[in-house]
Amino acid sequence: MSKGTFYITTPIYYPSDKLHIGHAYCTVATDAMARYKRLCGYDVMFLTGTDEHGMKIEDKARDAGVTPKQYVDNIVEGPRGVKDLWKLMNISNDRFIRTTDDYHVVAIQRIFKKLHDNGDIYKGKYVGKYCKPCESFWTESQLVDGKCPDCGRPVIDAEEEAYFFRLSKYADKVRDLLENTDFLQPRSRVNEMVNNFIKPGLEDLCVSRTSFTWGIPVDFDPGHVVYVWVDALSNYITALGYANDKYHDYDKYWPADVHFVGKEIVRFHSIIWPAMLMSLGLPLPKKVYGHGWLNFGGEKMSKSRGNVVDPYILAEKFGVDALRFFMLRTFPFGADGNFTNELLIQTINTDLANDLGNLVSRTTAMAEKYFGGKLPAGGELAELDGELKTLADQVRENYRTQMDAFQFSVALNEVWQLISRANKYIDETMPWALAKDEAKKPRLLAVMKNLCEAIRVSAIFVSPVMPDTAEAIFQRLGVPAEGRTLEAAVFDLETDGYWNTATGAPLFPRIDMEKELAELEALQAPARPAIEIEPLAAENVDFDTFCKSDFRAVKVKDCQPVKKSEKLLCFTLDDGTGTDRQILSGIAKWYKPEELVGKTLVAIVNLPPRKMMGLASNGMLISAVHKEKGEEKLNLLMVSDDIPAGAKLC
Ligand code: ME8
Repeated sequence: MSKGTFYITTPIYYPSDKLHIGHAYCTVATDAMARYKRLCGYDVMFLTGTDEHGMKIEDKARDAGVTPKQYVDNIVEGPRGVKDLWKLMNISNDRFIRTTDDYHVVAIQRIFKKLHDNGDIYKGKYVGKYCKPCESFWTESQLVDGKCPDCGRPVIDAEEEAYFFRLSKYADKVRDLLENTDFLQPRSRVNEMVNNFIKPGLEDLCVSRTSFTWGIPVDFDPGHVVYVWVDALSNYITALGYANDKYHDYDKYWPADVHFVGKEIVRFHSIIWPAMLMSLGLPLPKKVYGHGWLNFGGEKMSKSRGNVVDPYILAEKFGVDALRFFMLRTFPFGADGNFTNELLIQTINTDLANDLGNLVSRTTAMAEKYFGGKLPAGGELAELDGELKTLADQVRENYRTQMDAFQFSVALNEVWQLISRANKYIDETMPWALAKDEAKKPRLLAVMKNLCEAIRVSAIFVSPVMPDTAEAIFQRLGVPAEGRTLEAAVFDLETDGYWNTATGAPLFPRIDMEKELAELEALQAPARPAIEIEPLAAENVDFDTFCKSDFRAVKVKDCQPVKKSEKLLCFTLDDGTGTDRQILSGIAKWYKPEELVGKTLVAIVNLPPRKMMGLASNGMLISAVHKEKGEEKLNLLMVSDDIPAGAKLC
């Protein structure tokens, strides 16, 4: 019988052409929670989707030479797109919403009208900056050095007609919700919201724009499109059928039990979203949980930083379950976590290959060897077995408490207590020794059944996080459907005619850390352009200063390596004055001294003299530098030998 409903959501994702493991984090966590609640017996609705409107998408589509709809279709539905990634990660969402879906568009127009009709949306002026040549509005913070971020030209003060939502009206109610209820978790996020956003004063929110068109049109005022966050947040109710006829589950599932969201979008979910719902007169979601970020090298994984980790590469190498497990086992859900390949491999080797994998392999191998895989009723129990059961019962209790509080890493830690204890139980009971003595067969039977039971119970607990692994384990032990539910996850010392085990390949083969790390690093290295050149100087040098630099053609009379230096060459140069000039240059890596004698080079000759390795250097030779496939390259500037020594370059 159903325990009732449980409605859980992920944020709806921006269609990104490079989804990374950080994106998958939230969806994997939501999936594990949805599976857990199903296991508990709830009627679950798990929603995810894509957030497809806005100026950014419009711009990207224009750059790609396609319509915005074609652009988003390709990323959402196309190969290696959003839906593909969720398939790869074994995500069990019940519904997928796209904000370009017709029913959602209609519903947003109705929601906007309702907010307008009840007086919470009014027309005003959006004051910002305007770039005339680009015909674009910008906010102060979008400008780059005070100029248009697109073309770099100066901007002017400008106003755009816009609709505003009376967010300020709901400030007190929202503050009360945050401070005096469990609405927002973890609790630390409450202070962030109140101190950073509510205390300084909530301003009314601009909720329509006229400066771009890729959005949901305000039907009663053409030219305006609905602000993307109003459009996006409403997905949580439109996907259930609110203000549309496509679905009819609103009454059944709303209010949501929890919205899982990344910490940077907690603000929208815990301030704007409740205020919108209050204005619409709708119940509020029961909880918003703001999880942390997966960082890579200390920074948030993001495409613009070039530090993304490709889930396809990792899933192919280590398997999807291992990846899901790693994310949820290693990092406490509310905090940030630093993703490293070492940590991933170490976790797989320790927790999965050594602990869980070994337990299953050893147990099934012994069951096969001593009983042909069939464990009959009976057996002789001992005190130690009671200890194992007591621990299993405790773990079950703690596991449920922690999962109910969304603490995946702590819940899994509990399960691993049981798995470790079961491994120790093998060492303590020594089935191989019992097997030598026919009289000890009943004891051996009980030991084997207890091990199978510990594995069965653990497999139930890990099934929300590693569904395929749990399934494989159930199959190897011959556990029927009724033995796979959370209700059945009670350790039983008297199992009867239940076990029909099979051996198989290791569930998690051990990974050769060094070899895999090298391979991963090569695969994950950000694709470098073949040729890299330094960006142009940001600062101008004034003309008079530049004219003071004296560049001359110089002829190489002699060139020698500098003793004890791997870098330096010492040049004797004819600079046209009749007196030899000595210049030292750090180019030994690229040139042999003898190949330069007789060449005509360019030097700046009015730098102050410098000493290097005890030798004087009077000027600097000019060379061109760039990088090729990450490696530094240098070419001395050589000019025609027809140019006399001392000729001035200007
Ligand atoms: O914010 N670690 O979409 P989005 C952990 N469309 N989580 C990460 C992450 C990382 N390195 N990078 C991204 C949006 N995320 C809006 C949501 S909801 C009405 C609208 C998480 O594609 C991020 O925190 O930028 C967010 O929860 C989710 O991925 C989608 O991010």
